Amino acid sequence: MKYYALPPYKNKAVEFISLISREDRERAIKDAGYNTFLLKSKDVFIDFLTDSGTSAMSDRQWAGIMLGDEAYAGSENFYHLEDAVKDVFGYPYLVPTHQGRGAEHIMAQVLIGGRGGFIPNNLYFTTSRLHQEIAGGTWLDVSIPEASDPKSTCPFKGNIDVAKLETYIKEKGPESIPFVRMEASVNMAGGQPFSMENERAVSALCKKHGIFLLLDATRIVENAHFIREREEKYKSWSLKKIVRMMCAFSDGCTMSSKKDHYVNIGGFLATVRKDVFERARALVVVYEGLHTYGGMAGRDMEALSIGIKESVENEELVAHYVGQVSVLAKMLRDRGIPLCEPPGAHAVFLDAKQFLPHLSQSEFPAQTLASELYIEGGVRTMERGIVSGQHGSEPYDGLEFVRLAIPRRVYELAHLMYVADVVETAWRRRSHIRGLAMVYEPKDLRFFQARFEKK
Ligand code: PLI
Repeated sequence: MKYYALPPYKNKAVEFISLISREDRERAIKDAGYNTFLLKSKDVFIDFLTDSGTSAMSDRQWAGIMLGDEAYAGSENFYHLEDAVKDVFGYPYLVPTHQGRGAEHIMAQVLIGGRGGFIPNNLYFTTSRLHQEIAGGTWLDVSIPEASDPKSTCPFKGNIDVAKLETYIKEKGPESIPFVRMEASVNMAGGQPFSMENERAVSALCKKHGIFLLLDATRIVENAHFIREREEKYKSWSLKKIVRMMCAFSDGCTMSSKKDHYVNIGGFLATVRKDVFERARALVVVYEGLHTYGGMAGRDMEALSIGIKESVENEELVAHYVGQVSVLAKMLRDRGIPLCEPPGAHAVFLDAKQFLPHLSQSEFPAQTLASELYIEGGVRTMERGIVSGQHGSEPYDGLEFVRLAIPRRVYELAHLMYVADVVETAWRRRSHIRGLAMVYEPKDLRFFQARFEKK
């Protein structure tokens, strides 16, 4: 593969960035408690913290912003959004929310609602799991073992272990399972897809036992792209047709539109179940806003409905984006840097356990590496290891990744080359890198605000 993925767009507006001195970077990360979430954005040169809400909108989306109908009720933009969701995902019922976790909150309250129960998931996502627990549920892992093995090149690490799911259903009883959550392009495993064959099997099992199958559709188009590349049967299908089929196997979805839909804010839940919709619609007015805006401005809903269509209709955008991820992965692999393989949907994941083998997990290798990449070249990344993964006092012996998430339609090849050089420079001095000690730990979602000191 060549070192480029050709963008199917050109720039119309640009935002200036600059690299502050190494001395200033050392001071900034120390002041931020060695937590990249606590850095000021003005001190960051290349921002690979997240692909969430960081996309560049298209000229059409910006034009849509001018068409905002900011009426409190019945905004025209809501009906455009409803049409886009029906057309692309096929769900008849839509509840808009300000972003993905708003939808997760409401879905968990509707489906669990304090009644308890067990929720099987293909691995976890931080906010999804917490909302399941806040609603009184218990998270269960039904991911396949390959999902937790960075060296496994399994093409569908996002698959659910169907036998394990079946065992749980038998053990706990279907009435104790409010829903099964299946995430597209599993974020915490490295952006890894599930196969259509696997979703079909999971769906059949859920139907047999009357269990609601909830799709986390946040990165569905990249998952659809991988299905087309890796499952023979779908080679000639359009992305839109694959996405429709993925949704058709489920009873509903939660969506953070801040990823695939190229918007800076927005999300929704959607379903085929009228009863679920009616309960969700009653709750959205309590927590988000009226059911025809759900926390978004009219203009945001317009940009979102245009983005939903762009996400499936301009297929070259998806190929280019996933191509950027694999180009960055190739540059790093060629330099001998340990990665999660194969590269996934939205980010390259460095394997911090192999990068810094002299650090024990209690010295936070991924947190350490993320702070070192910032010091090295002003590159902001995110810890996805024990700080994000450990919950309360439960033991954790899982993945220890640093995520380099690429915002959509924002950075160019030269930026990727620069990032690869920065990682390589840190790699060369890795044996001199010291670990961290946690000095402040918030109760929930500790990775956002925890603080560290150099050991
Ligand atoms: O950040 P939100 O509230 O719009 O969405 C929450 C959310 C739900 N599911 C998945 C798979 C996500 O990746 C997700 C948010 N992800 C973030 C913020 C990320 O940096 O990956």
